[in-house]
Amino acid sequence: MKGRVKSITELNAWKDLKVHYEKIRGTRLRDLFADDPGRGKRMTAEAAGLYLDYSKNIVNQDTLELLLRLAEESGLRSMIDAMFRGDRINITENRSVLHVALRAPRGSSIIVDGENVVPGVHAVLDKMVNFVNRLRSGEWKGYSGKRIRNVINIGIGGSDLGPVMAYEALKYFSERSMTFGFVSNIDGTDFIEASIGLDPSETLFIVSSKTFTTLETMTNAQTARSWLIQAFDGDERAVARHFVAVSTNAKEVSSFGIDTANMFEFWDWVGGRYSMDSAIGLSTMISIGPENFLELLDGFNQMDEHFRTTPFERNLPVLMGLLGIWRSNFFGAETVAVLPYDQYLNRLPAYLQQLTMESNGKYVTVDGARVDYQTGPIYWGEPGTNGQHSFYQLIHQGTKLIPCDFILFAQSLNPVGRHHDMLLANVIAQAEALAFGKTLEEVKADGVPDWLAPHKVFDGNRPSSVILAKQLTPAILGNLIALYEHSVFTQGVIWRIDSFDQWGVELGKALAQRIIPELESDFEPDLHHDSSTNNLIERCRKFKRPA
Ligand code: G6Q
Repeated sequence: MKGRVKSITELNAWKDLKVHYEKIRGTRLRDLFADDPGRGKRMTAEAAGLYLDYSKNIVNQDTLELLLRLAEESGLRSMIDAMFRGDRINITENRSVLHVALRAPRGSSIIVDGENVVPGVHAVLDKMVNFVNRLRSGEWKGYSGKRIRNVINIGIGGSDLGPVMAYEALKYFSERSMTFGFVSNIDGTDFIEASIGLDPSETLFIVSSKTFTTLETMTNAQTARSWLIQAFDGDERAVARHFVAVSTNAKEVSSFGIDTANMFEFWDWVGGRYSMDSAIGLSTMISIGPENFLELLDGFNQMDEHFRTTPFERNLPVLMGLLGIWRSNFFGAETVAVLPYDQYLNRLPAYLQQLTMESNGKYVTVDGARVDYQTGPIYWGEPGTNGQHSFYQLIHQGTKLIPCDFILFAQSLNPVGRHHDMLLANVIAQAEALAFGKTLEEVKADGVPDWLAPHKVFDGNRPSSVILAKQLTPAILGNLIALYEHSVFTQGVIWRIDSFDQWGVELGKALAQRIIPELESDFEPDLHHDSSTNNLIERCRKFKRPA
């Protein structure tokens, strides 16, 4: 990238932010709000169906201006353009990064290697719609002529977390006459538990794997295949009616016994953790129906367009990304708690863990140098209000700074009595309590005895952001996921890392391949690991033996 410096710490904006941090670090949110009554309304931004309130972050106008300068000096503008243009910005894998093409409207154009990829995206979508309609109507039948009632997605990582999260998030819109299962773990328990009680003649497996070589997925797929064939007295022809594939690898799909006519394609410019809106979302489309799925894509696209075209000071993903950098790199926050106040989003934290941590958990810059600043924080969380009765204690009164993202919806999909107002009151109150706390004087004024008062003091000044939408619809889910995708991108650009590779997952995989035969060998293997690894392998071998 043009004009790039060696380290972001050499950028003028970074240096100015350091100086500014020293000035602002002692500032209290209480004072920022007291001095500026308009703050709560002004420090907000809106895009598509989402409303972001970032006023409870420890920032003032100068901070925001410096952060925006940091974005400019980091070349964010040109990197956004490069991504949308299809440049090979995933440099370590020499690939374009075009999840935005997955939701580009029919008729638009994104050129990769001289070819417009959008028609291909829509061709696959059309194929998915056709298949899903046949499946949901009962026209597609299992091998014995029965209608398919159970769908199991077999995949892992990016080929699992998106489908599970989206199924849970959009369950309200799902086809309730069907069941949906997700098998990812190589632990046989995952498959066994997912298949218990299912009638194989009514079950469809979607083998979702970009490469179609992933150990966990292929092992689970083979187990599912045997389970099915056994139910059909060894008749392998059943496979074609009960297995479909989502992959980029037609050769492997076909050698598994899946008719490539029933393979749904995607492309190497779609990263696993950015693929829930590609054919990897086939189970989502089966569950919520094509119309809702297209709405989901439209929601993604709305946020893409906002990200691509909106000035940074009103750009939600940019603002979120920059605030994250401010909290991590200057305030030293090591984690972010994602706290969705919606039961349907119970898998969102797990999904975001992969999106954020696999993307930005890196200590090497795009130039191969070691960073001299912090990169991706740890993401974690649980749906509210459950977390309030467990780990929120540490967020309120612990010794660590935990910035929070609160996610809430004004309307419930399941209005029951006063539940929803109670839910909303809780999340709004948490953000208020974290920001403003309760002083010793206030505690004492409640009549609390002196010895107990320090325990009841809340320091406050804990930063949080609130993401508010009207209701959790497919389009809003698309808005929300694209918001996080682009905020991760923003941060990756500023940290100067490749957010789209994942070399850090390779070593463990390779070592496991070496250990598998050592565990399975009928003879005592000659072990050449360190003494702990050798000992653990020996112990496992010993414990495996029947008593
Ligand atoms: C995601 C990663 C990773 C990947 C899985 C599954 O960005 O690349 O989580 O999705 O390893 O890979 P396959 O789809 O190839 O089985």
